[in-house]
Amino acid sequence: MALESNLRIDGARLWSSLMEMAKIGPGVRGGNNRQALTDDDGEGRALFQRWCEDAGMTMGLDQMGTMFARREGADPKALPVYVGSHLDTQPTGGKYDGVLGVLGGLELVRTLNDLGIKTKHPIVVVNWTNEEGTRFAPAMMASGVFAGQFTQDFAYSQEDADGVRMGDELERIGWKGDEEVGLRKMHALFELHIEQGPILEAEGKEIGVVTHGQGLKWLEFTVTGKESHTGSTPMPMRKNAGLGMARITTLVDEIALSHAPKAVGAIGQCNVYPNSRNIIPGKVVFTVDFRSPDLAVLEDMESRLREGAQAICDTDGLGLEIEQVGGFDPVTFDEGCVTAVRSAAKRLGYSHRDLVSGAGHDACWINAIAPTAMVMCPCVDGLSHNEDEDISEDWARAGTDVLLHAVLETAGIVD
Ligand code: HGY
Ligand code: MN
Ligand code: MN
Repeated sequence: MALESNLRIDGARLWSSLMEMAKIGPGVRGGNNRQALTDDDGEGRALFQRWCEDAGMTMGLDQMGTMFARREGADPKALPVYVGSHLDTQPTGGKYDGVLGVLGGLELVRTLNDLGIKTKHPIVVVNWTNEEGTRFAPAMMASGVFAGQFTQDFAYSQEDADGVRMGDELERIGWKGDEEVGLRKMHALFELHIEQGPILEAEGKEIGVVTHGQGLKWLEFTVTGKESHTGSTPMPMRKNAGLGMARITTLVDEIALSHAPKAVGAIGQCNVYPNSRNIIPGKVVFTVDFRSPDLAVLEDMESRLREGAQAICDTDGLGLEIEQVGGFDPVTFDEGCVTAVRSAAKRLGYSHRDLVSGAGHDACWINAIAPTAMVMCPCVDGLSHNEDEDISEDWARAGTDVLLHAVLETAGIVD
């Protein structure tokens, strides 16, 4: 059976599933706060499992809690084609970041069931544990363990702000599987995701054909000074860790702008100790997030920041420790999979353009071990990691139609 342009998913059913999932772990302004390994994450997983089983799939669960829902193919020995993303969200997250990729994969299977389409290769829909890395660093944690980028013990030992261990939380919510992580072999993997940037909407394009992903560095800074009275300590005598952080924050901005437009940098997480209104901060711990599609730029930013931060702390009499707590090199996705995405968009008549992903995704790690590509749809004002994140039903449908065609082209249809 040839791939016809009228082969499409059920956009209304997809949208209804997205809205259903969004009810779990609601935020305070219409978005979501369904952080990794919370009870809300557990509830979202249970709903996803129910839907997958209703669609005739069998669920696998590995020791990092990643969920693999399998639809059999005509050739059970053929390596499966994987689709999926993540159901965990940021604390002030949107309803679509990650979720569209998981439920888009489910909708793809529901559509194949409706039409009685059999594929040669099995299809597996994945929910990767802890993609966001907001509660437990680093981001893309489970896919990183799966791709051999860090050990399972390291992942289990990571603690949240309250000192709770990732491995213990996985156990507590009851989603730690028996399957050894990383044994599964993949024919290919496709991840559908919202762009989380402004380009597609600004250019009026419905589909992003993701050719590359920019690289990332997360550097955790610990700046130490001396706690003392904010009122009675003369200015020249202060060792103000908060001032050190402020100067380093400005340096992060200067370095990123010096490589514009091929670099970005910011500090998203910061903890001040003892965080009392009338005590000069004795310690500040914060994470710098540097990104660029160019590895040499990433490395230049890191070395200039390390040097500059040391000079700031030497001048201000402050202690400094820097630890890399996350990162991956820029990614070039698989040419064959990217072509499958592009020809799917063409066949379906969706406007499209090549795109470099600004955000990190599980696909960025999996690309190291299997042919991988991504499909992106626009989001309103390019906004994400904000409860106002929004997409249209048409954009969700277009992205999932393209995912369906790219997967069918790769998995093969058996007449
Ligand atoms: O940080 C990222 O790029 C992803 O949203 N976790
Ligand atoms: Mn995401
Ligand atoms: Mn995200």
